[in-house]
Amino acid sequence: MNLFKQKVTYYYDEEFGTFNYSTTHPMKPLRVAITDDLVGHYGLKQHMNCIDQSFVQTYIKRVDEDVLTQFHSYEYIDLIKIITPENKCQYEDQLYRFNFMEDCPVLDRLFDFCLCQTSGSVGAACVIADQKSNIAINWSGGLHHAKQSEASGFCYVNDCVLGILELLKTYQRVLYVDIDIHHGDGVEEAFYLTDRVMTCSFHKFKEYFPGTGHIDDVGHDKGKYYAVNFPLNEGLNDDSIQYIFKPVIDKIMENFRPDVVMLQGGTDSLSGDRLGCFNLSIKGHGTCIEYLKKFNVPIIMVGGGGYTLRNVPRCWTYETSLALNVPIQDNIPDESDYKVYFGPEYKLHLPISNMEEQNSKDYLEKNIVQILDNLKQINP
Ligand code: ZL4
Ligand code: CA
Ligand code: ZN
Repeated sequence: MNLFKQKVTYYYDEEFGTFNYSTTHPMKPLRVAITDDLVGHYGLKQHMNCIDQSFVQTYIKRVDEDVLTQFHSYEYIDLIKIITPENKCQYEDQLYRFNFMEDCPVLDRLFDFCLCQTSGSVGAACVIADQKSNIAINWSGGLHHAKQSEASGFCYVNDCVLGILELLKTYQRVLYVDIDIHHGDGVEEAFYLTDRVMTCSFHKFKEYFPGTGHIDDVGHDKGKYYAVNFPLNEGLNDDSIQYIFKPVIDKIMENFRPDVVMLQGGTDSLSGDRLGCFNLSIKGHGTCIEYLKKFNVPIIMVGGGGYTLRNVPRCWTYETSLALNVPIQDNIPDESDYKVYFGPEYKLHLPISNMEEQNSKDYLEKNIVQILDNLKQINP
């Protein structure tokens, strides 16, 4: 056991919980507000440096737009800046071109939403690079599908890419690990040609959004073997994720030797997710964080997917406690403002479902062997 208290920075801005995709859209920014409430009522905030958007703006000394255009095109960000649900009919061609369709509707205050989400990840990168913390958390981030000039899969701007670009100013090598059930395509694409960022995504593959992330997609040119993809079937359980996560991460740590890690911790890989079809418990999801912590490399933890409202705050609160090495009780605190979401059990940990694990040991083993074989090709 690691007994010293980690220095943890935690980002949350109250404004984030007020954004709304639509009542029927599965993505609910409110889940991050509920997480923040639970983190507070478990008494975890007193162990962390808590920051918000105005802190980040003072700290990074950059104008709003410059933060987003480090990766995104000016014309794309210009549209995000001006578009509203009221005026969008005037911009039909651009909406189509930049993919503002059903998955990515035009939100009220869209530009503010993008800044709020990104401030946490870029702020986290700055705090880590300045050695103020060795773990920094932004549950409002992790929107890994956004492209340079395209919205995709509920994501408008890619805070993961923007945070990593900030880290690259200080560090030589960055590892990005993605345990959301969807492939981290936007991050992979952004760094597909470089050997300074390794991306590693675990995801459901075959007949599943966004359709990319084949095991043979390994990067290109200088970036060859610096993209890692672990395709999976339905029903992934706790035993299976541990079985695959450890050897893959061990080999990456040994051969790539990252200076810093960003973990995208999408909770749509949990059992019972509205869009997902894996079968992880919160503890199983959390073993990935515990495992990465062992290497004593600074970590940025960002959010991502998660569509069953009663699961997401439980998981991210538990993982905040793991980051801190501060154990928390299984009973949900009585004072929680959102207590209705946690009934009828009012426990932090919930049982998983009885769905079948469709990833056989042979299938997993075969993929591990292929991935470790690719990783032999790099550096050591
Ligand atoms: C919805 O009910 O697979 C959007 C999206 C909106 C409200 C009413 C509109 C109804 C499910 C999803 C029609 C919506 C049709 N509403 C959307 C190929 C698709 C084309 C668009 O976790 N239709 C696209 C994206 C995925 C597709 C997953 C995961 C993000 C992340 C990181 C993004 N898109 C089929 C869907 C609904 C909706 C109900 C939906 N969209 C489920 N899966 C998708 O990786 C944050
Ligand atoms: Ca993933
Ligand atoms: Zn997802």
